[in-house]
Amino acid sequence: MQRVREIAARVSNWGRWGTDDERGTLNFITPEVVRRAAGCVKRGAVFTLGIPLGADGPQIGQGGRVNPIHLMSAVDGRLGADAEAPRYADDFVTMPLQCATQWDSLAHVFYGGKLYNGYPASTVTTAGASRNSIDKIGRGVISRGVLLDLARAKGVERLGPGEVIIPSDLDHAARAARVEIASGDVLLLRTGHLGVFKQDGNRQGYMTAEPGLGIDCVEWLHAREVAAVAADTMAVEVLPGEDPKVPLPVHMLCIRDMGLTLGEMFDLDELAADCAADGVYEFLFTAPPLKVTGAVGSPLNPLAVK
Ligand code: UVW
Repeated sequence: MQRVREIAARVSNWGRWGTDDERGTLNFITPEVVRRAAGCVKRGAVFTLGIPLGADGPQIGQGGRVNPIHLMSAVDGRLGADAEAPRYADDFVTMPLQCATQWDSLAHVFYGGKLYNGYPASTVTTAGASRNSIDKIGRGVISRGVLLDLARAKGVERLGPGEVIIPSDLDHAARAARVEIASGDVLLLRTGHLGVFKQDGNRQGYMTAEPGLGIDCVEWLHAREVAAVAADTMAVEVLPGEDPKVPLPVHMLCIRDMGLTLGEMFDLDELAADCAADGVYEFLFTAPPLKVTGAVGSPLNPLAVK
């Protein structure tokens, strides 16, 4: 953890937006940033970035994470006695909030007994998180989105499992996209790894090893005042990790020290194909979480609008 603690000292945003802050780097999304993001809408083309929430999702039961179970509680609800009277259908879903396309809240990971902004780890209990829970970002995440298509920029279909993304890869993909990263941007990282599940149907391969951010990217994100980062993988960061003794260092530094919201299992393929076709890698991005009180994550259907 020595390296993590050294980097943490350089990237910490604790106190930057006040001692009560629970939004972290989403504070970079000012009204001016939102206004400029709205200006990215030129064609009215809308892209859904959420994977389907269904029983055939990517989960393999690891860590108790299963795919959504959807049940009907009414299929012929009667609003009147006669045969032609109106009817209704109702349903419910049971699911881990982390099982598909999601935001991690700032209470999702922590170390040293502290959450983002110094809140004690004891604020997360079986009743939920009383600090940094996902409902605290209920206004959502709406900003300029920038797609960094790391796979296309490298000329490959997919980065490989365990392939470490380094800062020069991010620079290279941003140059290929002809985009200058600005304060308040949401970065969408496409590795192509979702294809392991989506095209190959290999859940085990998708969930157990993946390409992703290496620890050196944390300071790159900090310096550019990025508001949030999402990827087409289940952890954003590389797995297996660079140091087997330090689990999820990018999560720890981004979420706990920087207050940077991470998004996982985004489907970026259709958007990426469009960006490659028209050469435009910036768009209005919106992904409001469900305001589940005290939750440490939320499923999403993020949208990109070009
Ligand atoms: C953990 O597995 C702790 O994190 P995530 O689901 O965010 O990858």
